[in-house]
Amino acid sequence: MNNVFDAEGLDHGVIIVGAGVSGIYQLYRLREAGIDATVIEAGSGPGGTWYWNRYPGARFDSESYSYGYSFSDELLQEWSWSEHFAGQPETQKYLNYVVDKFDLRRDMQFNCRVSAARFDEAECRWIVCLEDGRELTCRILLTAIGMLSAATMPRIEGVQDFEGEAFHTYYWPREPVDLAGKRVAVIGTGATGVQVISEIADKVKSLTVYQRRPNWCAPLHNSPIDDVTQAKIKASFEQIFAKCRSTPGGFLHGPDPRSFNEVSPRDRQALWEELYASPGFGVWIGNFREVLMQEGPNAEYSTFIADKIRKRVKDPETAEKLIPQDHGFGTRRVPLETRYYEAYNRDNVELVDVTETPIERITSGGIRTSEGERLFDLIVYATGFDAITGAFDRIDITGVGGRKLRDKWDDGPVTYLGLQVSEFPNLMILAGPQGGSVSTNFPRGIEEAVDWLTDLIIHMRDTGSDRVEPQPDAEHMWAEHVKDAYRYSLFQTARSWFTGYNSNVPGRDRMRYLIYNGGSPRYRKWLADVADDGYRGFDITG
Ligand code: NA7
Repeated sequence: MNNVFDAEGLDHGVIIVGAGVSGIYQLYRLREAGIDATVIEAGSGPGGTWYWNRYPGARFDSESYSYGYSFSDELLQEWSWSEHFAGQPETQKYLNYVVDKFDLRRDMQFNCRVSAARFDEAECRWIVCLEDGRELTCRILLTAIGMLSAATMPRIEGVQDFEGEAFHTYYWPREPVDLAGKRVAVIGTGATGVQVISEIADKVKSLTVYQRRPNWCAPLHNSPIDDVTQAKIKASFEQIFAKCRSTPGGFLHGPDPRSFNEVSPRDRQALWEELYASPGFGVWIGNFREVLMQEGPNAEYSTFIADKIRKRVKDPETAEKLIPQDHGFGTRRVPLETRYYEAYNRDNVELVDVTETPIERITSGGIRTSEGERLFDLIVYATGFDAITGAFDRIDITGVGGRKLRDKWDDGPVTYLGLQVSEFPNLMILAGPQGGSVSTNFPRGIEEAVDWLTDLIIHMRDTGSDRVEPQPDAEHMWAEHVKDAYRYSLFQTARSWFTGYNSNVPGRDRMRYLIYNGGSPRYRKWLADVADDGYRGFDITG
């Protein structure tokens, strides 16, 4: 039988776009299966998210040892994380270490950006166009382009006029930025803004934070990993990953098994105090399930957190501005922080609420609000991303009969299992909309998606099939299932990138069902059942 991935007219069996956490592991698995693959990466090195986001304070909110790859015992034993929640430089180093350990760099092409890709029906292959003018052909096009990789600048007049330094956090320069003695503005108070603000408050001359809608933040409680703990971690990876597999989010934290109503108010407070004092995401996802599903319990917990903020911020007026009014705790992504609220107790830090005094424009010297102009040396745009679908929209992807992915997803994405799209045969998606990895501790979800897709690719090779495409009915069923899962979560009550909103991108002012909220154990079962049932819902032909 001919190898469908090694045929005439193909430069590669598989082209993987992106050398981040997913692209690295996908290349490893295909190499192991003996399938020719190459990685195309826009950056000058591997790392994806952890290559680009070099802003001060960038770090994990997942426990480091729950975030690393699980596929190699040797790697797990060799690598020692220095902190419970490692910073970006260490993560970038780790991903480079993995790439070199498994000799993956030789199949990665850096400094190349994919501008377009079109499906060639006659040859059943993808033609991938690079910005440098090259065209490469492959049987399978596999996108590993990240869910938060299309950074968005605010739509504020004058952004180009500013004469000082200005960076979006995603594009923070590689060279060190000297902050000492500088007047700095930060626009945006999402997970990124919160990390930057906490980190730089005591390093700059003055810091002015432009906040539109506050988020509910909670302490990260990071600390170094000592030798005894390190040894314990290395002896218990089996349990660590088993725990991650058992929780809805793939984290080391899962919901409290008790029901909110069966626990007395006093005992609820006791649990909440414990969660607030504990490291990591337990404060968000280690709670009673009802807190993220029902308005009443959510309001009670939000009041508990609001009181914590009031205790930590000395100026009562500032404290009130930092307490969200438009959404309950945990219904948007909870930024984990280190002395974030205390930053506002410093004399050199000021909070500007742009709902009270809107930004009118960026000037050559600074920022002008309805109250007047302030001058800055540096403006930091922590204004987020065109999440999940934005990275796809930047590539002109054309499927069968000239169909554009952009157009197909205009009203909101549709996929089957978050992994494939009908009318786009042989396009496989990692970390795209409606898949299991986006709503989980990322590498945990990603390893499962990569393993599953690799098995599908091996199946195609072994059966001599050169084409795979989901059936429209299966896709429709999945879209409804994804939508349905939102009904059970309070996420749908808040505007955020979880629900597809972004005020800086035209058309992103309505709810889109981007994320699979059914939990990672259920998603895993879907994947297993579909494969066991002969890849139910996919047409595999050739
Ligand atoms: P987010 O969470 O989308 O936050 C972006 C922030 O920028 C948020 O506070 C926005 O306010 C603010 N923003 C955006 N545009 C404007 C304008 N025009 N004016 C004022 N403020 C603005 O992105 P992050 O980078 O912080 O985090 C992304 C994810 O990365 C995070 O969830 C982690 O998973 C890692 P808004 O809330 O829209 O009023």
